Amino acid sequence: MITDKKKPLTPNLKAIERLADEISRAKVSPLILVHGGGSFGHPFAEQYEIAGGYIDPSQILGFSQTHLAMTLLNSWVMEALISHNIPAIEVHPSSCAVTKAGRIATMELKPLKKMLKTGFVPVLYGDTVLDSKQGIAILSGDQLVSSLAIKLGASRIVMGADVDGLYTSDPKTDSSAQLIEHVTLEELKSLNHKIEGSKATDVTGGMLGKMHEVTLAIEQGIETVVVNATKSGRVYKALTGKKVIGTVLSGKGETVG
Ligand code: IP8
Repeated sequence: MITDKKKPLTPNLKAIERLADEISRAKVSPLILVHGGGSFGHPFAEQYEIAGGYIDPSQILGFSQTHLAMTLLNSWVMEALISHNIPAIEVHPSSCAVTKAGRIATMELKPLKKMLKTGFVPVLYGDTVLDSKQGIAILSGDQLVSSLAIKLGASRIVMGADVDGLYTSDPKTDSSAQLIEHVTLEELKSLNHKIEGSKATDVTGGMLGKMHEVTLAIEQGIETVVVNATKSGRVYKALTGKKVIGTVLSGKGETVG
């Protein structure tokens, strides 16, 4: 929702500014931010078939172009965060992570940990990465979120989406769809096959991809809240632990917030 998914290379500056303001007001520390590719990374990633791995030399320049597009989007985000007095510092996944068949195999976390200790807010994003099995791959922001949350022992994950949370069916096409306020791990596992992938260009799978990744963190006891980041104040409320319209996903039956 920080880009216009229908128009390539188009940031949604109003949304980026508003979210920077909400994040700044929430004053969460320590905090790591991760954003996705939207209409910056995904069209290039699809054009050059990066996610499927290396098959043709022309993909090398395509890899660079996809990464460049992501750094352009990241720059808009960084500018908004820093202008709202958030001590944000970008961490480029392509420079510190290597995947194996699309899954993070190694990731250098020392600088990131040091940044957190010093009071910075590291900002990562879905990126092109080198892959030990298939040469090249796309590492989604969603995989980064759950992997970092698990490795760094996060207490909570807040996921911003363009819908209010998880629904009984796709709210964009089914008006009888109902928001699910709380989902346990068992329910999530059985829901996983029903959740829709993204309709827009999204090589890493929209809401389905998000839930698939986040299941791993929830299994480790990390509570996750999905809120509608297009609606003003929801991210702020979720970050500050206030009651908010959204879906809480946790390992056990109880709700928080
Ligand atoms: O939007 C994918 O990140 P995501 C980034 O978090 C690229 O899946 C480069 C397509």
